[in-house]
Amino acid sequence: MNSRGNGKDLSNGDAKDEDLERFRQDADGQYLTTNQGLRIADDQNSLKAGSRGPTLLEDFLLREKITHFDHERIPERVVHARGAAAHGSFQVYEPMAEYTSAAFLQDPSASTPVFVRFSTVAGSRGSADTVRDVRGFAVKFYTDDGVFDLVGNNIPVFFIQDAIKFPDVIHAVKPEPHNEIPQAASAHNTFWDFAWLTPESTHMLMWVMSDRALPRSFGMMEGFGVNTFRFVNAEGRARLVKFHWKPLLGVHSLVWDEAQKLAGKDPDFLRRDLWESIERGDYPEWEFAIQTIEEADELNFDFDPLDPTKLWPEQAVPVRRIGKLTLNRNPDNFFAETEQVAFHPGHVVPGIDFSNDPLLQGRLFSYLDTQLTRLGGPNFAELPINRSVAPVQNNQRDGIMRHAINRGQVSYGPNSLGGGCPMQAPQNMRGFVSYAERVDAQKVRERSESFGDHFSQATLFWNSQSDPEQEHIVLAFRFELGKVEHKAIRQHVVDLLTNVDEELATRVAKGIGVPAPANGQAASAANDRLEAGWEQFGVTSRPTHRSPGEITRAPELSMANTVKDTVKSRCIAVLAADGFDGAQVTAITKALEAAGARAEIVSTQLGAIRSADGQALEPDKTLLTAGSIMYDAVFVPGGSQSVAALIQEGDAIHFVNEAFRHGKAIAATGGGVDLLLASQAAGNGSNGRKSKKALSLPGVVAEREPSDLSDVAQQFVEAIAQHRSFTCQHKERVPA
Ligand code: HDD
Repeated sequence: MNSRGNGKDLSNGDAKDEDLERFRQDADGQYLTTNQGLRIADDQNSLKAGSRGPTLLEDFLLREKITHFDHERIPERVVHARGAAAHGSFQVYEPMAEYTSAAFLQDPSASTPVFVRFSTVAGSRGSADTVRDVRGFAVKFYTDDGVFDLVGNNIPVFFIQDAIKFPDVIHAVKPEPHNEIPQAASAHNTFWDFAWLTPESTHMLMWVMSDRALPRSFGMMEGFGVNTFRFVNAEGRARLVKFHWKPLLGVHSLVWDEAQKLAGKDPDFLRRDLWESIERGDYPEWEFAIQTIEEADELNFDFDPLDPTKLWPEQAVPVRRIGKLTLNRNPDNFFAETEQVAFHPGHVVPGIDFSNDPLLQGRLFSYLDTQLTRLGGPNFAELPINRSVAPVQNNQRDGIMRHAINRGQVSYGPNSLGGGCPMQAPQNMRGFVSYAERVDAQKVRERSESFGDHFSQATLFWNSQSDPEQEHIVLAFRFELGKVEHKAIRQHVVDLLTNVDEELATRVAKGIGVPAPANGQAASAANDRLEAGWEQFGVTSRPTHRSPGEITRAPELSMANTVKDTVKSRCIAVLAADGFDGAQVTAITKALEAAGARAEIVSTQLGAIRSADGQALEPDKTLLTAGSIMYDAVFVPGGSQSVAALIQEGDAIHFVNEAFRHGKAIAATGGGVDLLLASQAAGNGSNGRKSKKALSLPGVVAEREPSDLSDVAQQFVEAIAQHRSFTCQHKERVPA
């Protein structure tokens, strides 16, 4: 631990950490001063004419303090306003010289400092972490060649193909302008009105309606660069490249009911999880991966690699894992670091260049532009968190809040008076040279015909989901469209979905009061309606073809196929009151901790509770301050007095019911089994009564007479590692 109380030792030679050290301030042992360094004798009372008299204008101490306070806020980001961030490092596995000359991707022994910010897109800074939304995944690499920003999302595709539509999609999803309702939600009229009139958004809609939009943890989500970039090697050979982040904990999500409740009970759920994981030393890790396409093959796929509404299926374009990212240090100050960090997809380094993806091309304008308003002027790159660790030297001068004191009379180039400095760097000195792509074209406002397949990959995504994932998608569409007041819009979205999959459209239609597509003629009737609407409202980006290709299922698109062999960083609630079985609690919590998880005791009140054999334990939370939604699993130990007390608590019964309904692992030992039987988590046995058999449900480990607690613990750990179990129909009948 260093003096700032977080997990990382400063002596590790992290260049960015050392750079930031110059700006850090600690108040330990210091006297209070004004911003001019004047020591303040009284900071509790303003200067008044008599102790009961008026405050004097002369009071410069009052004025300085209040003035600073009045100006403490800056405009929040127009999108991605709510975020949380952490420092860390990146290391490549092996030299990537064949693909790119990027220096930070060559030396496996070198570590590149990074700062990573996760965010939601639509909500304001004070909105909840767990809303249904895309998550931003922005990585700033402080490389020796300057800053490289990989400004991505946790979903590999985007709503629109051309950046000129970005203000429209954001206006549609943000709170409606007349009444600023709803906050941080896509479930409203304008978003779905935009959606049906933007058929290219269909693929992304499928992702956003899936549980991918409800991550369990930032450390359990994938990241994607989304746009296609270019790798250029030292010989000048270029390939198209897509970037991925693969979480070592696997990709896991909350369920919708849980996410909504968390937005009230713990709106900071994800940022807290990130912060606490790092403080504990449970560092989140991702593998950096790439997909590359040879330039000569650019036109040989069923999709256009420049189209940001398409992913590159891994069967068609293999993913290669090339390095590892570890987040190991929390920021010292949220505003100075997380709020003031400024990302920009145009921050590249030699070896990485842009493709002609029209969404990326527009982004290259937007990010620098937005920082000028948000951070007040052109000198935001001088803010400590944004500063490159590579030296910065140029002829840019002045502007609001300039920090650098550039010496000398020369601020232009070429110059002779400054000896020609700063000099342009030739390519062999790692000067950036744009890839000399040949462009021979007419200026047009057009969408490429090759971007016209709006549905095939939406169908691929749907077909690749497990049954529970499909069910969650259907329910998400029903929820969102259920909030849309205009029946015509609901109908049009179902018409869009008919193009994805008729069964999907039928299941969605059933819940939202519009006719299900009729067998056989469904697609043509739906498309006739859509075409008429698109014509009426001037939609030019229509679907022009379908190229389903040979890949009908892509395993990587389903979270059912993700990593399920670890419980690292998971948190398990132990429901216990006075008289709990001490041996059971010790055995199970020790086993959980040994497996990398942690347990929290949730009791009826705070203050020490005692086991039946007199062992004292301090509860972490109470049934009032905690809910099952804050945990990954529940353990109910025996101890007749403890169980009897819990059975009397509606909140304890609810805790179990809710965990069960959300598919979480539940373990009970000894008399703890009675709490399960008192809840609705236990099904009815064949004789209609609740019996031991009624507890042999997926994800439930119940042992009334456990002969071997380590075996129970083992089964419980395995069940938690599965993340959720949704196979049991009975779950749907349990109230939560
Ligand atoms: Fe963007 C912020 C990701 C399209 C314009 N974007 C922003 C952030 C992320 C993304 C993660 C937050 C960065 C942070 O933490 O500070 N944006 C994406 C992805 C896109 C995308 C993955 C599709 C591939 N964005 C996009 C387009 C435009 C913008 C098409 C405009 C033409 N994005 C912005 C912005 C923001 C931003 C307005 C707001 C705050 C900021 O830049 O710094 O410039």
